[in-house]
Amino acid sequence: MFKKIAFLIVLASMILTACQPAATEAPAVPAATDAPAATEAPVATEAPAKVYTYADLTLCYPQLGAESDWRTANTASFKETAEQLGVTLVFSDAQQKQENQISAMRTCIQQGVNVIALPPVVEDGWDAVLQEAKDANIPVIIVDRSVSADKSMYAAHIGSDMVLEGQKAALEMNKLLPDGGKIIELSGTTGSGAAVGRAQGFREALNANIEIIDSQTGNFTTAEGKPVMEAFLKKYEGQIDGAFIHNDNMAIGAVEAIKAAGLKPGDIKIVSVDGTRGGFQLMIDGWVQADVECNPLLGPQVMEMALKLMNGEPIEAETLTNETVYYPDNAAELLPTRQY
Ligand code: GZL
Ligand code: ZN
Repeated sequence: MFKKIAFLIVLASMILTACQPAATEAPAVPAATDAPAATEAPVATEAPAKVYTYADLTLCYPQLGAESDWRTANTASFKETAEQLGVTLVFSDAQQKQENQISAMRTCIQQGVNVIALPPVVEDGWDAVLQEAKDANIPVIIVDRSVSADKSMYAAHIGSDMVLEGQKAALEMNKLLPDGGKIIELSGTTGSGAAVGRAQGFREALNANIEIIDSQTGNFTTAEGKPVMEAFLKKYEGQIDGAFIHNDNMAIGAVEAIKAAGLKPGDIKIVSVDGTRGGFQLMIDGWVQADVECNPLLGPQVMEMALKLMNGEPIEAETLTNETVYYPDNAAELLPTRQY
């Protein structure tokens, strides 16, 4: 009997399980997709090099001086642009002395600035300090006037073509003295790229019937330009038909001397350089007959160049500013628009 019951139990359980749907096969684990085999380490991607912004830039600007309105505007351009962009500007004023500019550069090199922008007071004497900057891996941008050092000693130059400025001035003098005449030259700082270039360009383009009877530096300042003109007026009384003056501040001083000598506007034909408000006023008052533009507002371009150098991007080796010539006929209209 017991056997019969056990048999029935087994049979029942067999029937019950048979009604159950077959336990479905656990789904097969899908074949692994081709994930990297454990032996292949994921490729480490290079972290992108940090891209520096203006806030990372410390720019050294050992300004040469404060001798002229042009220079004041140049300084303002650098200080205002640095403020706007968040650039740390290490600024100093060398009172037109090269040794002061060099020691300011050495301080910046010690400080470890990112870039030095140098507005050189004169062309020569920079090789040693440029080498020191190079050895410290601090690139140098030459600003405004040029240097005689080899181009390999600095990253780039941005400024005026001073020779072209001189040539433009000569073409104006040729128009003012079509029948020729005798002129004097009041030149800028001796040995400066501006004075050397302007004097050279002027002489290249001056008509043969115009004679430069004398030339002397007024060091780009009103205070030094006035006595030089006083001396010329005494030495060449009545002989001076024209004057080529290398900047408006010296022209202001020269006109004070011309007035004191009892001469009238236009008695001496004057061609000046810079195009500052002071120069425009001299044209409005009839003392100056042409003013060759020289643009000091280089801050934005220099800071853009400096940031590119920080980020290892290429920059133009030479950037020359586009400049024009201003005349009395629209000087009054333009004066309110002048930024310097
Ligand atoms: C020229 C600049 C000269 C200006 C002067 O680019 O170096 O120096 O013509 C300034 O006014 O003093
Ligand atoms: Zn210029």
